Order: sequence, then C-alpha cells, then structure tokens
Amino acid sequence: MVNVNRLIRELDELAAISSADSPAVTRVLFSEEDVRARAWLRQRFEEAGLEVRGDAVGNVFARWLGTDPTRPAVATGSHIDAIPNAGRYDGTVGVLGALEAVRSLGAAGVRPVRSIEIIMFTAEEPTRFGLGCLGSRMLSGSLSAGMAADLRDVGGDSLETLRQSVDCTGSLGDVPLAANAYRAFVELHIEQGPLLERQGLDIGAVEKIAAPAAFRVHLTGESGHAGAVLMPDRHDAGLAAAEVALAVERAVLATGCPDTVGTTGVFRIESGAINSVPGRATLEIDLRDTAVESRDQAEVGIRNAITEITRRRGVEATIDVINADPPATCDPMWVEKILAAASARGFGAQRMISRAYHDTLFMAQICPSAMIFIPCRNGWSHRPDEFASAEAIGRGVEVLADVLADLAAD
Ligand code: HGY
Ligand code: MN
Ligand code: MN
Repeated sequence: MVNVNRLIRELDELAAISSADSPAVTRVLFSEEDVRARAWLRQRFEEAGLEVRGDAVGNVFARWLGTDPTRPAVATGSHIDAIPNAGRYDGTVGVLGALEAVRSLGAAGVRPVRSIEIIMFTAEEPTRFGLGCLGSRMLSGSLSAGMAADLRDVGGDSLETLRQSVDCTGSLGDVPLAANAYRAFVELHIEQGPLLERQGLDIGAVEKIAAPAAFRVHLTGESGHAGAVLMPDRHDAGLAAAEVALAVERAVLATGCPDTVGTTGVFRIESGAINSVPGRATLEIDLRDTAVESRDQAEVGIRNAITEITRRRGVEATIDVINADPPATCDPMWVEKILAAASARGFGAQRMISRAYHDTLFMAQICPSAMIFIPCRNGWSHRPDEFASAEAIGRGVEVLADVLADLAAD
C-alpha cells in the first residue's frame, strides 16, 4: 500500500534543495535552502490534506484529523536540516516517510480515532548554533525561551534575529507542548550504523538513545611572527588545541567502555596565516555514552588534561558546556508494537541502542516514545554517499504505518 516510488521521488526532490552539489546535501537552519525546503514540505503536507501550522522556533506540524480529535494525538516525524556535505536520508526518511505512511493509510480507507500529527522538528542538527535538537528541546521544555533567544551563530547572529528574518514569528515562550499533548511519538530513521545491514535485518526497534554532551573550548595564547618568535618563547594556541583534541581521544578510551565516544569535530585556529603563530583556537567537542557515569568520567579526564596542557604552554582556556543531556529510554510497549508489526510482515527485526541522538531523545521526556530504524549502506551517514534502498525505506514506512494505525485506533 506504500507508494515507494513517489516517496523516493520526493526524497530526491528535497535533496536537490541544498547549497551543496549533489549527491551532497547541505541545509542549515534558516539558510535560504532551509527556507525553500520548508516551503516545499508545507506544500506536500497541504496537498495531502493535512492541517499545517508552525511554531515560533520553526517546528512544523501537519495533522491528519482523527474521528475524535479531542483525544491526545499520535505523533511522528523527524528533521530535514542537514549538516554540511551530508546525505539525503538522515531525518528526511522520518518526515517524508511519515507523510507516505499517512497517505497510504488514508488510501487504504483507515480512519484513525486519534489524530496523527507529523512534526518536522527545527534544527535537529547543531550546525547553526552548536546545539542539537533545538526544536524538540524547546517543545519538551528542556530549553527556555530566554536561553534559546540568546543562542548565537559563528557570525554573531542570534536565534531571535534569524527567526524574524524568515518570518518565524510568535513568542518562543509558546513553543513548549502541553503535558500529554500526544499519546505517543514514533520516529522512523536510518540507523546511521552498520548493525542491521551486517545482520541482514530489516527493522531496528530502538530501546535506548545514548546521552549526548557538547563543549566549546576557547584557547588564548600569543600570536606572533612565525620567523621571529623562537620556540621557547611561544604560547601557541594551535598546538595546545592539537594536544587537547588528542586528550579527548585518550580520556574516552580511558573509560574502558566501548559505548563512550568523543569527537573534536570543530577545530578553528586564528589567525589562519601560514606565517603567524596561532594566538587563538576554538574547539567543539562531542562526547557521548549510553551511560552518563562513564561520559562524566571522560569529561573529567578532558578537563584535567586541558588544565595541564594550558599551564605547561602558558595558554588560557575557557570551557563552555553547550549541552549535557540524559539518555532516553523508549517505551517498552511501543517497542513491542514495532517488533510485532515487523514480524507480522515477515521482516527481520531486533532491539537496538541508538548511538546517534534524535528528536526522540527529547520527545521521550514528554510522551511515551520509540524509534524505528532501517539499514543504510555500510552504516554510512553524515556523508554524501549515505544510502538507504527503496526496499528498506518501504519496509520502514510499512511498519511505521502499522504502528501509527494501531496507536491511533482508540
Ligand atoms: O549527531 C547526531 O547524533 C545526529 O545525527 N544529529
Ligand atoms: Mn544527523
Ligand atoms: Mn537525524
């Protein structure tokens, strides 16, 4: 009943709305391509006869009214923003797949009792402000309007300025959802890891989402002439930053936990001239684990290393915590529903942990939530050759449709 050809066509159309050349996709919050993609998506929702609205931070909601719209709706969805030079399936499969699930249920004559609402969450990726899950964080009340309004991008533009520039009006204070706004939330997403493909399985039922933390480290040394400043006289912020990046890896490995991961994904040095000793450096460190305790242990190791490195090199350091979130546990009943729906269709399925974070991480704080994973080639993601087959996507949408129909039936 799922029209996969239409869905693949739409995924390709959306992928073309990008500031990068195909097959790469770049679509950063409130960029010109983000605004175009949002307008394109709203049109798809309206064509499907859904009630569409947006909130002050840019979350978009598309509701299929149930026969009893007074009951808490069943929600689904994901994101369409993309980090620089990403792929075309991360997030989009969960938004357009949800639209396809709703369209195919309607075409099959299903009339849900509860409304089914598709959410396109604003800025799941941290690219613009360094903070991931901006939209779902605010919906869950995990980020206040005041904190959000003050977020600034690398160019110094605030969320407040940027959202007004794209007619995203209304009060940020109105974004948080009311308690029991939804009966359930289910997100379809590519696995972004190799396990399902390696085991020849079709569906992952996510039980837990790892706990993400992010830090911004500013290092200030002394810039100077690359020829005239002798080595013993240097306070090279670039070399201090290089040592800190290696210390991140050391501190993560020192936990001895395979689930602890650390990445120095942003590494900027100034002034960036070949013949000038770097006087300043900025690092952004991504630290995750399924258990907060071992993540915290790695953080302590990193902080201690920064103290030692900066003292030895005569460099100053400031460490800002961008976020330090708890892990999320998915609702066991919805996990069972996902496994049962997969089994009923003869799809191979297993329980899983998500090492990537998703908007479900925050939706799980306000309603019983779960995630459906589908395999992607070699587990590759956040790169232009990210790929999920039409068959895999179709199976994921069928299971999503079955679970949504079940959850909205009474
Ligand atoms: O970084 C993440 O885990 C997600 O893909 N934004
Ligand atoms: Mn992503
Ligand atoms: Mn994603």
